[in-house]
Amino acid sequence: MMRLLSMFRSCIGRSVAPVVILSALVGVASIAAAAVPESSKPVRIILNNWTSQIVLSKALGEIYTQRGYTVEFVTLETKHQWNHLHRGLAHIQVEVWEGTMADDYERVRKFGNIIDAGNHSATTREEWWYPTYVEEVCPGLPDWRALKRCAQLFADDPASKLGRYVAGPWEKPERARVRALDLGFRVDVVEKADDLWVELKKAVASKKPVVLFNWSPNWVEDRFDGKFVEFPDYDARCATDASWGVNKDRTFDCGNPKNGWLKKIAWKGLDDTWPCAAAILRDLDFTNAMISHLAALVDADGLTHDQAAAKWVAENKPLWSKLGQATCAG
Ligand code: TMO
Repeated sequence: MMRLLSMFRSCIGRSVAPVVILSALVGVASIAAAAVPESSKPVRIILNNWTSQIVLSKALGEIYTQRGYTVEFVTLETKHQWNHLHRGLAHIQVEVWEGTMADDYERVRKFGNIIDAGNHSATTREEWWYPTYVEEVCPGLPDWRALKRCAQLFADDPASKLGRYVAGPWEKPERARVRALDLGFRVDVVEKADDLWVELKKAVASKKPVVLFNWSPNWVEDRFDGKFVEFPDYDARCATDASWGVNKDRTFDCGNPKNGWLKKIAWKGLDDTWPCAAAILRDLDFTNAMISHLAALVDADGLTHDQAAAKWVAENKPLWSKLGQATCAG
């Protein structure tokens, strides 16, 4: 009984009177479902700079708020999030993508201050991408060797022989790959995801060749016809062993993973400070379809991040009210 009691207490908050805990134990189960938070300190959720990540973060924030937590959002570029998580200045990142973040994640995890809160069901891909009409002028796509032959078609300056690749602001060794595969492209890095869509829409409107960074799940696949470039298949040795792959003298002569993971990462103190919130995060699970739909609500249909998150939370209560059940309800 004492063990049960203390388990209960750690789940529904130290300030709850024993009599309330007892009544919960004898059958007033709704107390546990309402789950008073363990610590009243704010749970700090990281916002990055692409739509689905922001909407998922806001949705989780709303779930926590409805469970009685105080939530704060911290806007950080992916490259700055690691230090914040490591030091406990921020606590949660709901969308860590293998293709752009695996290296940093592995590096920081070795210090022992961040934890893996599990994968979403969604599998991910982040890669060079083009609208299908480009194949009419560059036969052989999506094979990367075709792209290399056609590089000049993608030049924005007629005097240039180099194609222009529009890259996202995430830490990818894009230039190393261009060198290793001798692609004949210049890498133009934009500041935020929205800048990519401006480039995409502009090119599509005039049916100009364009190749840009894109990913899946994302809204683009819902609204545009296009494909990822097929580079040599990803292999972990590609990044570390120059002798591996088509270029025997350079690393990064391969594409990104095609069935990449999508992880939730947290500061290691999450479990002790807010065990129920930690359990909710572990159970949080989005599929490819859920993520591309949420992104399209904003990027194609014009909702704000907050509106899209509120809509999802309102429409999916049966789903999210079960999150963390085993821990939160004793
Ligand atoms: C990290 N991202 C999904 C934008 O590639």
